[in-house]
Amino acid sequence: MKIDHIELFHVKLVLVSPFVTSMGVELDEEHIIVKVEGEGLTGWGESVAEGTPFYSYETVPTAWHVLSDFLIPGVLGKSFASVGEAIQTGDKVRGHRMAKAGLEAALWDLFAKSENRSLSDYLGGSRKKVPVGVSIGIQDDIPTLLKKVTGYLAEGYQRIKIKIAPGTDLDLVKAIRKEYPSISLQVDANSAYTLADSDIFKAMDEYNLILIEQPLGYDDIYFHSKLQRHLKTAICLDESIHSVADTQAAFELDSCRIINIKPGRVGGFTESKRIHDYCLSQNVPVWCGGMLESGIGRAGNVALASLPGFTLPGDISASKKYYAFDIVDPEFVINQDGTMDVPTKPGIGVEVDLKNLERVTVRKVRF
Ligand code: OSB
Ligand code: MG
Repeated sequence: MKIDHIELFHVKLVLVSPFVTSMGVELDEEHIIVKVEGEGLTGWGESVAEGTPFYSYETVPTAWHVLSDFLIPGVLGKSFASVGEAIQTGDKVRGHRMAKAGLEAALWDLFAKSENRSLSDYLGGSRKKVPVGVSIGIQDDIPTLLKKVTGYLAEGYQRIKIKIAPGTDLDLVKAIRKEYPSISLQVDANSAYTLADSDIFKAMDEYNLILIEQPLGYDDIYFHSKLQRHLKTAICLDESIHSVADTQAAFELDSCRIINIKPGRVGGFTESKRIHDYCLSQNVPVWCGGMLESGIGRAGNVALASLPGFTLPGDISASKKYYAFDIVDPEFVINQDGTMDVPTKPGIGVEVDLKNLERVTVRKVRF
């Protein structure tokens, strides 16, 4: 496959409602859409670096720089036999995994299309439908949260994840459990706590949570092991896991018992698959996290979640949960049984709506 052209689109998508977490308030989501053209075909990917360096150190400008000045020059105008061969050209670049993952995703789509296979099939997925959940931001008050939970359950979502932050944590869990004693429920702290807060998490042990996501430092593995040993509930790491090596370290220290795999955070589908395969070999369940993607990134996440080890529902919600309109056609919808269909057409399996892409693009460049 010869890579003829690459185009970057800096997009800004306005959220249907503010997304509040321990990291702050998000009103819109800025990402980079990557378009790769080769041999008459077009591949699409999404880099989930955000407008702010609050979840990860990467931002749209850092990813734009690393893509433009290092990653794209490595592949442009060259021919490759596989995605693996193409992304090797970026191996010298340390970190900047969201930048790498955006380009890699577009290459996966392009190569899958060149073989007329769906991305799911090309990645080694087997499931036709994937179980999905929903991630609910911090609300103004508990009645508002309960109303949101009720609404999403009515739409079919198989599990509820709520964001927590110091001062708004255990009370939320108690309130939901009072109303819904047996739904699948989990919490995400986005690194807002320290070991001094251990009692809060010990108290959560009474509420039958599926997992507690990233309670401690965003790069920490060691202190999570000190917390996990006092809990019955599984800790799930998100921010701290960037590679299969991090995953091994976390299991050896018993820092977590579940992993949230986000392709952007780990540098793409190739590393995601390695983590998935390792977790499967260790009987550790994984699930696909989300970064408020547009339909382009969502399509990749759905395909990844069709791999056999993704047994827990992903943060993969319907397009309309996030945005008034999506930039793919058809947009993603949830089935009443809380699953999402895995696209079966070649590549990501959905068409990019070029008009809508134009509407959300604030800057673009063609190489
Ligand atoms: O921690 O999982 C997270 C969104 C942006 C950044 C970090 C996270 C999230 C979510 C939303 O929880 C997941 C989604 O529905 O896309
Ligand atoms: Mg998280």
